Amino acid sequence: MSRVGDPLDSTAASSRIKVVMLSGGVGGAKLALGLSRVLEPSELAVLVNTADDFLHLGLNISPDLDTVLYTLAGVVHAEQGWGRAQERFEFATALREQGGPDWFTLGDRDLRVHVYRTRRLLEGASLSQVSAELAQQFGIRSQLWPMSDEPVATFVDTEQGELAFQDWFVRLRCGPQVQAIRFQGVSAARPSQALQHGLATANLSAVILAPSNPLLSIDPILAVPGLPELLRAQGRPIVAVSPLIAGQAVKGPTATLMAGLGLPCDSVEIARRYHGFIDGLLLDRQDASRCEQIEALGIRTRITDTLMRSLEDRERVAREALALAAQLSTRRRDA
Ligand code: FO1
Repeated sequence: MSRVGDPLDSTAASSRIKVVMLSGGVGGAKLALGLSRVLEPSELAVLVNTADDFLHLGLNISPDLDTVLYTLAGVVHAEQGWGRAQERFEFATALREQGGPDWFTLGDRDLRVHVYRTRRLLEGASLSQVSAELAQQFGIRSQLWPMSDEPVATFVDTEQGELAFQDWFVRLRCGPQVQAIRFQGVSAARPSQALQHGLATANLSAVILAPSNPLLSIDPILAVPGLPELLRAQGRPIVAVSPLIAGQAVKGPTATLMAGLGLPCDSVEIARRYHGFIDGLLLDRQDASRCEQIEALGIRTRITDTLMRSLEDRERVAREALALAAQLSTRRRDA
């Protein structure tokens, strides 16, 4: 199996990077694919949430890294948005026959990635290194950066007590209402090796926040001490794509979660959450009436159809996010 060297040695690759995109799983992966197609793939680095990571059956599972990996490699299960297409489930079936635990399904081909990651981490490799190796094995020319090499784990406080993230999300299907969210280990985490080294040599023109869940996917990335400062210090426009369309999330528990936490489920709230970090927000056409309020916060807006069903949609949203960043760069130069 091929391995790349230490990511700290990949200066030539990281000097081509123009865009860093912060991502969770399914929604973020779609925009990453769009960006990798409208840019040169090697011009994109995807900075991925690792607070969904957990140990299952003794294996290190990194669901969001896997989803971005499979999506960029063109092997993702299209309807599900995670896991592999043309998967087989001999292992899962055998496990079920033996009494489980079978609430978290690992396909046979998917299993190979978790076994590889676990083995390399046990050998002492960092998650940055393993992610670079997997990207190379899958022929991906974009860079896959975990937010941190230290473990961070999301826990949710619910009406049924505290639950580990995957327990709540997958086993209980987001059923118990969430009262608070905690990122265990985050205060001791540092920005990953891949991010630190990649940014030091990148030729950045924009940072983009994918339309991922702000509370569960983007917040943990921005909670890594020093990470937001590192991104802002690049001096390039930071733009987010709103995950909400007319107060609804396209997929996943964003809307229910926000409502449960007493937050208005609206793109203005997304702008408020990212206020002080982003310069621009790309909104869906249906939310055009919110632009004035968002611009009053000092955040530049741009409108498009943000729903990403087809490949063309993904490319359009990618182009529009880049156009908003370019508008902001021009304004800075003119100022
Ligand atoms: N999501 C599910 O809803 N059910 C599963 O059985 C499941 C298995 C799974 C295995 C590997 C992997 O990388 C992801 C997997 N996911 C599964 C998706 C995933 O856990 C969630 O979508 C994310 O954590 C939320 O971003």
